Amino acid sequence: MADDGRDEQPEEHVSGGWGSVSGMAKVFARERPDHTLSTLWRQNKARGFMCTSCAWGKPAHTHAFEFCENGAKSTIWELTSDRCTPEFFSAHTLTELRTWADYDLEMTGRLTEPMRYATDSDTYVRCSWEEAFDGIREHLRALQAPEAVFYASGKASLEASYLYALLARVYGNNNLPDSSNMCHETTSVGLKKVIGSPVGTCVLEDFEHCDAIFYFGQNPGTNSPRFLHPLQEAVKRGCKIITFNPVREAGLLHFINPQNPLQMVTQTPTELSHMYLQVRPGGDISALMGMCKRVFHRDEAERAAGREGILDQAFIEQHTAGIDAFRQAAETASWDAIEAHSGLARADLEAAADVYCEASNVIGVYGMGLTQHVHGSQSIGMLVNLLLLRGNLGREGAGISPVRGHSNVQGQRTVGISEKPELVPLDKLAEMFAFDPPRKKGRTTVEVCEGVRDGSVRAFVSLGGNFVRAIPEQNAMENAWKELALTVYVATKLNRSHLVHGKASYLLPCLARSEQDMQGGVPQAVSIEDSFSHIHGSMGHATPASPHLRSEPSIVAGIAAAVLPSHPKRPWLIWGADYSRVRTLIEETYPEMFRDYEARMFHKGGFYRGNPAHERKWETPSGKAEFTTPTVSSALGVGDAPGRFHLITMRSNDQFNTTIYGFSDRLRGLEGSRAIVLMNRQDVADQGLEAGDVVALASDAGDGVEREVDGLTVTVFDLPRGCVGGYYPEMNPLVPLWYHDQASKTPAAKGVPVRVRRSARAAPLTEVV
Ligand SMILES: Nc1nc2c(c(=O)[nH]1)N[C@H]1C(S)=C(S)[C@@H](COP(=O)(O)OP(=O)(O)OC[C@H]3O[C@@H](n4cnc5c(=O)[nH]c(N)nc54)[C@H](O)[C@@H]3O)O[C@H]1N2
Ligand SMILES: Nc1nc2c(c(=O)[nH]1)N[C@H]1C(S)=C(S)[C@@H](COP(=O)(O)OP(=O)(O)OC[C@H]3O[C@@H](n4cnc5c(=O)[nH]c(N)nc54)[C@H](O)[C@@H]3O)O[C@H]1N2
Ligand SMILES: [Mo]
Repeated sequence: MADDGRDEQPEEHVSGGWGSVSGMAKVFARERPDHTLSTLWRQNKARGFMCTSCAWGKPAHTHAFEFCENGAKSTIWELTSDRCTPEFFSAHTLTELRTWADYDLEMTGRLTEPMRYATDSDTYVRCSWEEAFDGIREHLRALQAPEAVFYASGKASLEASYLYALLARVYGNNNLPDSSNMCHETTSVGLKKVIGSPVGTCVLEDFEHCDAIFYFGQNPGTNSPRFLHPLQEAVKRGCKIITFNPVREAGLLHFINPQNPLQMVTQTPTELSHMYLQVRPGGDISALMGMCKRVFHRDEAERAAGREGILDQAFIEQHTAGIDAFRQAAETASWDAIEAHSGLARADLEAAADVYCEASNVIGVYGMGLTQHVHGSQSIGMLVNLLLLRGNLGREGAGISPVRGHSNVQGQRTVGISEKPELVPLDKLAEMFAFDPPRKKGRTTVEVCEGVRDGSVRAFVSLGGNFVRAIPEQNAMENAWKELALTVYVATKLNRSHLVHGKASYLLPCLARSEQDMQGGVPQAVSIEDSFSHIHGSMGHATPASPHLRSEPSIVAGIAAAVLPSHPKRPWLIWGADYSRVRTLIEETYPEMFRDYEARMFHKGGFYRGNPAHERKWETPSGKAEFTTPTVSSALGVGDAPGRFHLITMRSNDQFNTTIYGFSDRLRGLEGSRAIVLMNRQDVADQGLEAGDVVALASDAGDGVEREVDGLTVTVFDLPRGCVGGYYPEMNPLVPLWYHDQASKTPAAKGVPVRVRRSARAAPLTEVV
């Protein structure tokens, strides 16, 4: 054990390898899916279907099996042979089902028929599609337009999303929050502010040409396992990966490529990270400041010695603004403060900066470890500062690469799902569809929650997702939700949100992406956009889970046709039955990005919709890429205090967001339970605790609100001191609604202020409900 109380993990786990194969096999054995092998064969390939798990790029030259452990799990999960039927619902009241764990709810299998909430029996009862659409019409027509919200989780296709956004706007509002509001909204706002692009500038091929990758708060082993292949290739070429993460994630340490028979047999992993720096939560701003300080210092020293400097002066002059103020901030920042906030040693930060200075092409990668903080936008600004110093943006092998979450979350924004009207060509929509689009800003996820609480939101329509389980302040929000007049959930499987319903509620079962979608006897394709702004066609081939299912585009069209006044320019039902017509509309709305959409979407590797920042065109007010000077030294919203811990909410390898596949967090060596709290050994001792004790986490946000999650088993883990780890979504009751990124309102789920207290319970919970 090191002096700082950090523990070596019992065994360093390897990502990929046989573990990933057995991870898939377990889920396979349990779900007994039909058609799985032929379906997996088609995953992420042209004319096949695009993975429903993460948004990682889909290469033009595919492997025999172009999917990973978690992509396979996600497909197997969709194709389960279990069914959640009307008979199931008649046997269980919603009051009873609310006591079930997330895992047990989803294990009931695929939803098979549309259901309506019946107050007298407190159950969901079977209803026809027409009955559902009529009921939705009755309620939505009774409301004022701003009172309804149209949420989308980032999975629905471009076609479904385009129609959904149009539905909300013709209804009369921009209340179109999506899962991105809890995820990469910090990127949409923070990155846009500094480089004029709300999405990453890299394409997949850039990873073949970089010499160094600065890797912040993203966990590829669990969340984007196909990324491990380009990372492994890069390392083999001599590229250096410098990782910043409080947690030693196996996926960033060692990798055995399951597609490489030799490596599988010899079990010799590739070591991925050249340096692994266990930054404190929110400490990235200071870590980056330390590195920039070193870069400036070296530049001066080189030039003083009569040599060429380190900075890319030509780039800085032509393409950037604001370097003087930033240089001054870096020069005056003290190493003591940098070390204290980052939790990292000056020598390590200088060594990392030296790798940066010596690399010709650098990519900055990041995920939720940067975005889910109160000053997350400033962390992104700092990463961009580092890249700008040597012109590492907008050229081959260099750039910034936020790793997106849901498989089409980036694409939903591209085709109009946004609460920000300025991002949508409203005049064009007005002309195409003969209506007066609402110009007032809509609600973000946090603003939806505020509106449900204060009664200004009356109806919540949800295209996928598990909203109340994913949002902050879960307990208080669940109570508020019961006051809604209407909830509508379009879903594949039962989850907690469906049990937290309004006075009227409809549960509408939809086709999954891997299933065949026939409309009028014609098989339909949909499309999605990946993290690298490439658009891919997707066709499902599996037999639908039930003959009563409808596709997402047709459900959205059905709701729109029922609720909205009819107009010849808005033939919803025709669109919902022929998605090529929707693609024609998308192309007409966004002609530059979607040119020859129908012809190009099945190109191998998809088609690139373009990104001005990739061409060094900066769509910022100054027309330049902006250096920004942070106003804080840490991204945490609530600083240190005696007894206070900063909680990181984490994903295990056995979940996709709120969908829990099982209880094995294999890559972290944690098995069997999610009702745990991870702590540094020294912190455990200082709290007078021992491993295995049962504790509660209580809110320490200083706002006087009682928030608690009880029944957690203390588990010693290699974490920096002063922070604890717990699983998302079980920890969500602890996140205050007001605790979010200052620029984008993304909930700050990675630095939640808590205290640890002994539990009143004698035994740990089996699982937290
Ligand atoms: N299997 C699987 N795949 C998924 C998902 C899933 O749940 N399961 N979710 C999907 C979605 S929607 C998303 S958005 C992505 C999420 O993918 P990621 O962006 O990887 O998100 P997380 O796993 O929440 O957190 C990422 C990492 O941030 C680290 N971290 C925490 N705090 C800090 C900090 O202050 N600084 C730094 N530098 N690091 C920090 C954590 O230790 C963790 O390793 O994955 C997508 N893919
Ligand atoms: N504390 C904490 N909170 C977080 C996070 C965190 O790291 N920590 N992460 C945040 C992030 S990054 C995100 S993206 C959100 C996720 O928030 P959401 O996107 O709302 O949640 P998911 O868990 O992805 O939604 C799962 C449900 O989607 C439905 N579903 C699955 N496939 C389909 C489909 O094809 N069509 C339809 N219609 N429904 C489908 C199923 O019913 C399933 O139960 O959570 C956020 N909340
Ligand atoms: Mo996400």
